[in-house]
Amino acid sequence: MTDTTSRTGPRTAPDVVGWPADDAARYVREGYWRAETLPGLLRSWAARSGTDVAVVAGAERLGYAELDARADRFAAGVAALGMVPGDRAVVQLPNGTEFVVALFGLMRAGVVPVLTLPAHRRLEIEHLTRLSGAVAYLAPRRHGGFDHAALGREVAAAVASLRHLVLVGDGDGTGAGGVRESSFAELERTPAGPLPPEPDPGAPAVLLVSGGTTGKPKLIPRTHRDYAYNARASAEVCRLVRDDVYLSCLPAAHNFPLACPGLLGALGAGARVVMCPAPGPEVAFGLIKAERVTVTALVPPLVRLWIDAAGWERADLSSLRLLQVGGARLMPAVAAEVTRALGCALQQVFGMAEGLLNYTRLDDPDDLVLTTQGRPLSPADEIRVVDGDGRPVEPGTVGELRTRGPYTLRGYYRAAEYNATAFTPDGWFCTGDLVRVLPSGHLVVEGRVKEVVNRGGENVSAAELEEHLLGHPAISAAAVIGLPDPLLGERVCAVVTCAEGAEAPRRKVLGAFLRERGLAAFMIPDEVVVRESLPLTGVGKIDKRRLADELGRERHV
Ligand code: OOB
Repeated sequence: MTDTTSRTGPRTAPDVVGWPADDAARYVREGYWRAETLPGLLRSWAARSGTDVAVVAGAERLGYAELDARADRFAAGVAALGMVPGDRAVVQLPNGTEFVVALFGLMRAGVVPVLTLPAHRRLEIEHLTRLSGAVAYLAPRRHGGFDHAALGREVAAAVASLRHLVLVGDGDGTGAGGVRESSFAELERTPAGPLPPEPDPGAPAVLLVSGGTTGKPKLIPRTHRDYAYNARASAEVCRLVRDDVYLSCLPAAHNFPLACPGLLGALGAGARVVMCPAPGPEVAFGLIKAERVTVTALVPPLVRLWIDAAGWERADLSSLRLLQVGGARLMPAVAAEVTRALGCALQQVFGMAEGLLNYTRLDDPDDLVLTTQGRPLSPADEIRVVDGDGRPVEPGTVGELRTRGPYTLRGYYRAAEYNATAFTPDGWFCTGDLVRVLPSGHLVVEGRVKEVVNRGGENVSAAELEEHLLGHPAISAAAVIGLPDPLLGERVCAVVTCAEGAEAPRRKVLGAFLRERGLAAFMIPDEVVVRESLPLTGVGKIDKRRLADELGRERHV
């Protein structure tokens, strides 16, 4: 069994790199990959759970059969616009029923959704539209004060492949200059018509956006069968059952809330998914209470907010049994507060849109749950930790994580040149993450290869220094970045925010604090910048790239 490598136009390199035939055959033989597609799975979920509620968003409560029917009509609408199997469509929809309908409807029409985040702007949307050659852009007309319709028109003027804007919400405009505007609701009113044949289970189901905070985002093809396995195995690890209620706080287009186990894992288990329009405690706590939410997922900066809010708001979080935390390093001190403050179990998740997922298990001892980022999801995940020359390190020492497996990509979409550096010739994905592996098989994330500041030849680990900075009572968030320096090559800059009511610590005071903790002189920040807040990525991680750009700009004016 080989994988589809689709081609369009005069390209010489394939768009998608498949798994070698012998690995693919093994994944099928061993039951990781099944002959299933995501839209086909929705059909069988609807047959199983027909009248059960699948998705809750605002006042809408969508049953499984209803979702299936809406996906059919949307698929018919997409086909009626002239989109054909193999086309790509950029999806930028906030957490709501439209996201779910568009996701399954597009896939049912054979169109591959490019899943962008609501926070993406012109730079990302134009880049991802061009890279994917998308024919359509699906978005709300306006959202959070931002005019997505105008953005769509701008991108259409710049990228020739883009012919359709499909917009949610009232408004008018039929498009100009070769781009056609359609209303999402109207598309959904199309009577269900004949559908194209089900896609190949080995073909890309979705294109995810890479989460790396350096460089331009890349696209990650996830096939039907690899993503179905990803969601199913994740649901098993989280013991999701029909009675569970999953709250999608993070933007649903991100891999974590989408398939780890997220929306897809919850629907597969026959559970209910509640779409949360914003991840802050103000909105989320009310939904947890009203919908009796049992499981949700957050990034670390939000965990802090939730813990603080649970202290002063009289929140009823009694239904919550599991909080998954991942996406960035969770400080052990914060991890230790979760169960006490929120009254639920914690699960650490170290994952990536590229594939590999690590979870602490629900029956792991507390110390592993608090201090590690979990162990690989699948028995078929292969893990290697290597030094700068690509040689395996001694067990238990820090090195770069490389991986292969049944749900880890073998190449980014249309990125032959980059793929040559991000993958070894025998298919290992070089994650860029620095980890160490404990005897139990659990991984501890120690930072990123590129987040080591080279200060005149001394290596300063940003993650390590950030952890020490957060040990200071006046500091509530910290990001360490390297700034160009004429003498040192790079100097260490710590950008921090102050804890509420605390006075900003001066550099000297911080230096003394860090030396007292036993840090070497070269680890002491050369510069400390105090900010009101730190910029965040679309999913809510600290955005170091933007921070570095901002600091760079400030210094050149
Ligand atoms: C998740 O996916 P992405 O693609 O947005 O980001 C992946 C990167 C990883 O390579 C790693 O550098 C970092 O985010 N990361 C973590 C982490 N989880 C992810 N770093 C430290 N500790 C963790 N627990 O972020 C993602 C995808 C699926 C599930 C969970 C997170």
